[in-house]
Amino acid sequence: MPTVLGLDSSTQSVSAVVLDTDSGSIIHEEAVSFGSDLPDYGQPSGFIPGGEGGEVHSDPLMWLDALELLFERLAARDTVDLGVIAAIAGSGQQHGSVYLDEGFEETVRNLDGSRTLKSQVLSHLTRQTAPIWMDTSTSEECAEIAQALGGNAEVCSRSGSIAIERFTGPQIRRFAKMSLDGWELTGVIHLVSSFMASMLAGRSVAIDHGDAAGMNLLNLSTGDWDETLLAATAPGLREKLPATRASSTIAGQVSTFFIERYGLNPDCEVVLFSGDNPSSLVGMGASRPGKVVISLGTSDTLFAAMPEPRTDPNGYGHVFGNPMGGFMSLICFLNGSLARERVKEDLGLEWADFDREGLAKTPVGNEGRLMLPFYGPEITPRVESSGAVSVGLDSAEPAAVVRAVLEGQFLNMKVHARWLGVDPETIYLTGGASRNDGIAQTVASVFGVPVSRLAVSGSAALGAAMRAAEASCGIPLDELENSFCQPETGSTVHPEEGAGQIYEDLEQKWVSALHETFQLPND
Ligand code: XUL
Repeated sequence: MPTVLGLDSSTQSVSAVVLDTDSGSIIHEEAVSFGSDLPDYGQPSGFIPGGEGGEVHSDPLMWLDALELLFERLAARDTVDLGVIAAIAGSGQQHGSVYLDEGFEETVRNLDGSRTLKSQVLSHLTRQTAPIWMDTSTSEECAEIAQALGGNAEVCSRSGSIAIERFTGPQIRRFAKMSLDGWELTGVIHLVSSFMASMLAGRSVAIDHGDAAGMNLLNLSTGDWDETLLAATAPGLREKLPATRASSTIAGQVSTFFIERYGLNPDCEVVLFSGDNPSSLVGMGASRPGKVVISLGTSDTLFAAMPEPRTDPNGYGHVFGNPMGGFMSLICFLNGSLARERVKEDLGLEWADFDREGLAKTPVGNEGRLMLPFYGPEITPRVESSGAVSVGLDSAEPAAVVRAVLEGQFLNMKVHARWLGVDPETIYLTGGASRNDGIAQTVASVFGVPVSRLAVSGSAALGAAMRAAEASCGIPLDELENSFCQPETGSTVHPEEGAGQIYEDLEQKWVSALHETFQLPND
């Protein structure tokens, strides 16, 4: 039975997981971090610091260097034999875009194993940097696209999301407006996922439906680029976009570059890469409807498989393609670890203190004290905040502040996930902060359902590896989920006694505070 490789090209690192599908075990996990492993790029958090006007860009050549370093490290491990890998798939941070000239296709088809990827791709970039999902510079372009379509409701019903700053379409429009020459020279625009997959497959590959839906350009009902959205975004855009295909599409065999340099097998197949959230859906064992996943990361996300595409009437949530077929919803909360870390730093606490000094010393519901935990601008709901707003909190009581930030974050998620119409039986929690028992307990009590945590650390890379195993090696999803997506023994926490009524009351109070403070449209 085959060995498969899953990659994840994320904001701060490129990582890999190698699975033995026979024994159902993880053979090895490896990561290259942009900050600590590639310090010369000066992008400690994975993007170029100091961007103005909301610009957040990364250097795509840094991603290529990281990919090579990752393979070097994998090749050097005694436990890993790259020659037996049967299939590779991957995931990428969503929405980010790479702009390349027409010559890219020829170069990527003939990658030279004696030179670095970076040295071969460099001259094909028509834009030196890649805007990533943290970029908020495109409000004007979003308004223009919405206006061209006759309103955001139309953009949303076609693409699954209203026009959103970080989505690729508005980013493309900004580039086409700002740099006429660069636009003229651009032959192909890739997402992070399809750019990295192109290197592996040695050809300019298609964009999968999962990640394509994060562009404000894909028509969800046809599964193809939407002519009206294309026209509203930039001239001649269709010719510059790769095709879009089902996520399970085999892009081809691995390129000779990786065979020559790292000893991959010429028969190893490359499956289209997808976005990190669609891949995580698979890695969390949640690609069939019924499970809700909350991922606590730089930004927090809440996602679930959907049988039918249903859109958020308030425009905060998104619909992406589910790599296993059908659709998934995703809601992104920018003030994730950012807010939790601010509280930790401000109060001089350690993570463990969140339990010991915070949650353990305060009652469920915090006696009505609450926080709107938006330390920076938030997209769900859309508020231009530059500091958390608290009601009844005294900064001299760190324990109450800790509880307030967490309860505020999870109430915000609960309120803004209602449009999904899903009543989960269990919430699956992942991401760095999910390891903290107190945090998991608070999620369980706020949502009123048990919370489980899976043994795996990187669900995006794992989901990619599972996709490779399913699409290329024909291993049934059930089998893969049984092996790799089991809750960690003893990790499930249940709602606290009496929490239901307390959080119903607190939610009302919290929502009133939100509306009074930010004058939001009714939701
Ligand atoms: C989702 C989003 C983020 C990135 C993070 O819409 O913007 O979750 O995918 O990598």
